Amino acid sequence: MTSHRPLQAAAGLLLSAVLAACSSSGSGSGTPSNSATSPVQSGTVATSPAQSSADALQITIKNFAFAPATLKVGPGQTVTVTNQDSDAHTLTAADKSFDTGTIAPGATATFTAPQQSGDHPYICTIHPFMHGTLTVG
Ligand SMILES: [Cu+2]
Repeated sequence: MTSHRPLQAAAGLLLSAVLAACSSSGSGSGTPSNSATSPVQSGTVATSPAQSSADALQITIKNFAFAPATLKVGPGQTVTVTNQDSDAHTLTAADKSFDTGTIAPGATATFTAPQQSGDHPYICTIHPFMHGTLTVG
């Protein structure tokens, strides 16, 4: 009878050792799963650059210049033009395939990029020395 108690105690020790191993491996796998969450988060972050690159289809007019002077867009994409000057401007394709019309100082306009791939030069019809290029590709 008394010989059973040491056995049970040994079994109990063994069980607690297994439990300890379990819990330590459990917290160990908890840490990798946390770091596994970060790739998912960075995957989400990788999606927002794609969205922000869509948002980045933006031309700013400042100091009588288009910035960027050359913008690459996809066919039919919408480009936002912000006029940060105190003068009105337009963004008008040389072939008139796109045109924002007059953009008042501080105002924003949009135009749709042509479907035809290639370089599409544009100017400001009010200030024809202002020019840029929309590259559709
Ligand atoms: Cu202008």
